[in-house]
Amino acid sequence: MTAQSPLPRPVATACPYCGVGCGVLAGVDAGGGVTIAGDPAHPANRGRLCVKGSALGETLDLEGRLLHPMMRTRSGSMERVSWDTALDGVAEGFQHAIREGGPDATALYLSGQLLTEDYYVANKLMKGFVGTANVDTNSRLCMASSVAGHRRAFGSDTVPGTYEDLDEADLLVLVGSNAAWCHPILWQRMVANQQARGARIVVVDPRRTATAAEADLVLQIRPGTDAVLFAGLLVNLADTGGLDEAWLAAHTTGFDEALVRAREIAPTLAATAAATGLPADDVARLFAWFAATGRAVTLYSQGVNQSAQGTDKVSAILNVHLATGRIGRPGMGPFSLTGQPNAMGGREVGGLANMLAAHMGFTASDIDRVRRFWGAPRMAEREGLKAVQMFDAVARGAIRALWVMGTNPAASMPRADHVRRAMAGLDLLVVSENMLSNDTVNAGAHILLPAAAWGEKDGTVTNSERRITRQRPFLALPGEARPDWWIIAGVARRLGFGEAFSWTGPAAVFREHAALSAFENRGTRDFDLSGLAGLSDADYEALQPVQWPVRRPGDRTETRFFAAGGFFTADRRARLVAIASPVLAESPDARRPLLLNTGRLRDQWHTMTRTGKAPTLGRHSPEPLLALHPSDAAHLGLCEGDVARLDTAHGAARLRVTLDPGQARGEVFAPIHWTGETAAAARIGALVQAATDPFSGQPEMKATPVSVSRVEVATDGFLVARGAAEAPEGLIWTKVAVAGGAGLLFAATEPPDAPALIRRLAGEDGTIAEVCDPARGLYRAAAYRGEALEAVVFIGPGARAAWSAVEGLFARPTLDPATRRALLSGRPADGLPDPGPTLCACFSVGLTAVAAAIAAGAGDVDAVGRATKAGTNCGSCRSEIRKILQARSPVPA
Ligand SMILES: Nc1nc2c(c(=O)[nH]1)N[C@H]1C(S)=C(S)[C@@H](COP(=O)(O)OP(=O)(O)OC[C@H]3O[C@@H](n4cnc5c(=O)[nH]c(N)nc54)[C@H](O)[C@@H]3O)O[C@H]1N2
Ligand SMILES: Nc1nc2c(c(=O)[nH]1)N[C@H]1C(S)=C(S)[C@@H](COP(=O)(O)OP(=O)(O)OC[C@H]3O[C@@H](n4cnc5c(=O)[nH]c(N)nc54)[C@H](O)[C@@H]3O)O[C@H]1N2
Ligand code: SF4
Ligand SMILES: [Mo]
Repeated sequence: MTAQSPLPRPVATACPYCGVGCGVLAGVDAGGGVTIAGDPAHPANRGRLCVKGSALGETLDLEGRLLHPMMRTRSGSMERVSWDTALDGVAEGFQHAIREGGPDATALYLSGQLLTEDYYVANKLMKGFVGTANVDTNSRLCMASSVAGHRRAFGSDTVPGTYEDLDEADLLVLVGSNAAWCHPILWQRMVANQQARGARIVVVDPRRTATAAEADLVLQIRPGTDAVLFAGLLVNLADTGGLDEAWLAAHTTGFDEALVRAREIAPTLAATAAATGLPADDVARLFAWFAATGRAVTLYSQGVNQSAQGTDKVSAILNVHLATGRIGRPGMGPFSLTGQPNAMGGREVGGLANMLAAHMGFTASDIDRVRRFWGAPRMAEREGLKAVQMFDAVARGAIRALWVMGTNPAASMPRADHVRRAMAGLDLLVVSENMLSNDTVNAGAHILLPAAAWGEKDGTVTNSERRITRQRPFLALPGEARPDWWIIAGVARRLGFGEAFSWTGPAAVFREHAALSAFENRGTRDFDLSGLAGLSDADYEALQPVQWPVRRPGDRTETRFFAAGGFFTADRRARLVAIASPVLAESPDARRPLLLNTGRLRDQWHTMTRTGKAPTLGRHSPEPLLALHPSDAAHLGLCEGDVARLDTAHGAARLRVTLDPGQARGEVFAPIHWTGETAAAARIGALVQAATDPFSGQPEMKATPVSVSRVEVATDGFLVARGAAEAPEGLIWTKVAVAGGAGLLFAATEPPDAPALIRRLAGEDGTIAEVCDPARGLYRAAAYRGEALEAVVFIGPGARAAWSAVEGLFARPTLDPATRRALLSGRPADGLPDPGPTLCACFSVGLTAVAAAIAAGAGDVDAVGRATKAGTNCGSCRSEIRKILQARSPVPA
């Protein structure tokens, strides 16, 4: 090997995806390519990354990026403008709305993907200077019920435990969490605990997920009834001597009322089983395990939070931990898994409309304290509108100017079509974005502001265990993109608040944020960064991952809360809460007999603005699929691969069908990731009801009544092209990232003019090879430029089955004659390598290879790994491999 010049050291930063908050080492190599690796020094991941983190390098190109400020002209087109013009436009529009309707006629809608510094500046501007608390965030759709549950019980929004508790617990109960897909690195720590220490894992979820595949006990619960299960557990603990009476007496109030109510809801084990739809034996097993295991952690996520009874579900979980004193000590406690990389940071600065700042609420003393700290001329005196109410106010015309930052409400809000229409009627819609086009931008934005993206951004994020990590830049700001905090401060200056928004960099913002957390705190508030308020710019630059509270400089001692009480209520006692009996917000009926559950897939992130660029991530589930139980499918006359139409009271979609025995009968599941940008008819948010939890305002996103019917399609097909792949009219299409090209999978109600299509894609000098069998409705064509594949169109029988083999060919610069001949057959037997759907994205191992290894005798996940390498790097696919082994072997693997 020849010696190379030493490369600059990689930059230590944090993954931009889930709330696990893994440390990433990102470097730019000699050729200008980006290298991504797990940071071995980061306590969250100790060097590991899941598939999404590993594929970050594939998501950083500038294709589709918003690079300049843009403004809508009178004729309706978007035109590039200077930063000055754009910021003047925002300030004038806000001033106009305030003149006409007061401060409450304006609003900000933020995101858990903003950095803490960005979030702090946005919150300060609105709540202290514009004078309205109409600042809400997509965390309303994500964490609001956890926040409300924590505050009811603890008097503060505190996550008491740490990730080490997951390594040290003997019982891990996951409620409404598909951690194998959504928090993969934490999940691997839990599975390692199961394997090394024999910890038991229980999964409570209406579906049998990849997470359930690894569990010791799976409770396939009736949707929305978790609170009954935990009320039943409280009753059972009370009746079997399972309470910690001394701890209860010393540190809590409300137990008696909570137990009385629990007895009404879940008087007996049999009643609990009946209400939750669970086998009594399984319920008994959970109760016995919980009673017998001191080191028990209950983890929960969107199956709990995104519910019309989300706060009560959280309270029911907190009640059992408080009643057993299992909180704040190693290996035990309730644990809310946060979704976004900075869900916690947003909560810390007060990004929610019902919080003020630094974990303070809208009490008179908090308002006064923050007013004095900020020197605020116009403090918001009461809570603002929560997301669903906020967009209703937009629809009513009560909010006239809205600024959306780092989130895509036209896709991700419930009743998303309604939200999209509402935004179209605004006097001013400002969107701070990384992307030039998305459903919110296209809802009628007047001003687009190009924001720095991951890799360019500079600041901090806080993960699920309260650990603050620096996100450091390793790429230059492209075009005229600017950090979000800089953009907001620019508008604040134009509104006349220059002095209070005059920071020179994120370190200065962070110091102020830390100082506010310390201001008149004296141990009365959980969130305390006093020890970081004096960081120099250099200290901030070098800041190592640190868990709060940080009360003194260098403080690293207190990592858990509440082992010895000390709650943040007036009497320092926790409150057990008497919860209500759960009822579904909307119930299935004859017209809409099924329940629509929505959520995430392993290899995509939200609206796919980043993960949708990565070919590696497109292979796991290229299309949005509707999962339903085989017997429901049979009843509806649907087979695997058919197209189904979904109708709720709020919207419609058309999705391919997949049969999944892991679905309960009567319940269907659809992924949330596809938008108007990436699919013809898969905007799932449009179908979701907007019923909200009465305490948290978080919408119910997991249970909307739906009808499902078959869509007659004339043909299936796909096209792949080197350049952009635009969909011809009339197709039910999905865009797929392809290495070396762009792909579209489709179904057609009218067969498209395929020969015309390939001719257009081939261009003037392309040569075309085609196969045509009109009797079978089959048409296949490939266009070449020299030896290089330029475009492929497949229509008719076998097209879908040929997809994975054909799209893989675009990665090759040229094709030899044998491969070209094989291509149009689409069949592996003719020499095409067909990996099948990808299971292991790290080593590109498809189902075909895994099935072959199992057939050849690989009996467990490790044996499959030895034979194929699948699952031996990031481990994200191990749960799915286990699921396949379970399905194929008579004895459970
Ligand atoms: N791959 C990937 N990972 C992600 C994300 C992503 O987009 N992609 N997003 C991140 C974000 S922001 C979030 S919030 C988290 C979400 O992480 P999760 O909450 O784990 O993900 P979801 O798929 O939304 O829902 C979890 C489960 O709740 C179940 N559920 C539905 N109704 C009920 C119910 O009534 N009771 C119970 N017990 N369970 C129910 C669903 O069947 C589903 O399996 O993931 C984060 N991680
Ligand atoms: N039906 C249903 N709906 C759901 C959910 C569900 O489970 N079911 N889950 C809900 C949950 S938990 C969540 S968290 C939301 C997520 O939903 P969204 O927040 O709407 O989804 P994202 O795709 O993450 O949107 C982020 C947008 O911000 C841009 N962006 C990224 N980083 C930055 C930045 O630093 N600055 C700026 N200015 N822009 C940036 C991206 O380009 C992208 O367009 O969806 C919610 N909606
Ligand atoms: S688990 Fe994966 S997505 Fe989540 S932070 Fe770690 S690498 Fe990123
Ligand atoms: Mo989320």
